[in-house]
Amino acid sequence: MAKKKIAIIGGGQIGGVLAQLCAQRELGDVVLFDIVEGMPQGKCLDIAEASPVDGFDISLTGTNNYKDIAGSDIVIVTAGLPRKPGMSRDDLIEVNSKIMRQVAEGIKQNAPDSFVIVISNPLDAMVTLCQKITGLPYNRIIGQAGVLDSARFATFIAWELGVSVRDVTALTLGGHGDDMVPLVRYANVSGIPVMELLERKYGNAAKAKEVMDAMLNRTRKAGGEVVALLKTGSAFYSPASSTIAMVESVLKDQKRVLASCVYLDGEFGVKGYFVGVPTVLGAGGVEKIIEFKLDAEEQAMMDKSVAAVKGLVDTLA
Ligand code: TXD
Repeated sequence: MAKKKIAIIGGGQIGGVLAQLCAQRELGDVVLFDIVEGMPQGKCLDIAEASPVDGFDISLTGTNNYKDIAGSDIVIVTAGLPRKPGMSRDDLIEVNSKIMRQVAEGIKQNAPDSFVIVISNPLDAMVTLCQKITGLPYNRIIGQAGVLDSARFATFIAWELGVSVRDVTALTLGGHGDDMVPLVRYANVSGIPVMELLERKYGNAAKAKEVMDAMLNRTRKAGGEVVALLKTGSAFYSPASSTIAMVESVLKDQKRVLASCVYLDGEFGVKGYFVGVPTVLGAGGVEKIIEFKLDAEEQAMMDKSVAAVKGLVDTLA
């Protein structure tokens, strides 16, 4: 099988970790693009010089020229400013949409047959803009947010219950903002509902709910928690890892069920917007959107989250 080619646009914090993870897992040859001269070249040289130690055998190319992304199987977009303390993701829209317009044009001209994963914030709006400019079919462009938001929720559940993170399943739907929708009803540890485990731990339902509410709140604000600690940027290890799960599922046709920001055409009551929902990712890109019934409270939270996405996206036009 021919080697795969993965292009990463934006060689900053997330882009750099992504390049290293792609290399270490030998997912394909890596092209790291940035507008800053020398930086992507330097990072690629640095990672390549670790290859004899780590034992990976792929090529890494740092570049400032979009022509080098030609023929990519996957293009990951991380270009854009990150938040500073006190900022919301939405505050980034003006500057990052200017960047996204250039990036999307670069993809359209040079890698129109690729599968695109957008990471830049505000996520839902940036995926929308990227699709609009590239004209990519909806099964070949997604945003990464839900894998990370779900992982954050799962992390807090595992810590609270003192169990392995490997046995926790949690799903977060909706936009990548403070109104995201972590689903309590479906969160489980090896199939056992988390609420039941919390009720047993605390011996009463009210306390269990209080503990869950605190975890929901922390999940919704988890990005900001990291920003406040780092002070100079936002999370980058976990966003990169989350994206790698999507890349692997597509390149290896794993058909994993991962929350992706995808174009909805009526699913979950949403029409014409990119929003986070569970999807099957495989060689065909977004092979399926998995719809399931939300109860009234969950649907109301979803509607609120979608309204926030719409409000922001509608300012783009
Ligand atoms: O889960 C998620 N989706 C996210 C998204 C989680 C955390 C942070 N997320 C967002 O990703 C964040 O708010 C930013 O919008 C992006 C990238 O975050 P990162 O931490 O990697 O930011 P950096 O380190 O500032 O890197 C951005 C790079 C930097 O090297 C710039 O030189 C480059 O983007 N850049 C450009 N590249 C290409 N083309 C243009 N025009 C351009 N402008 C800046």
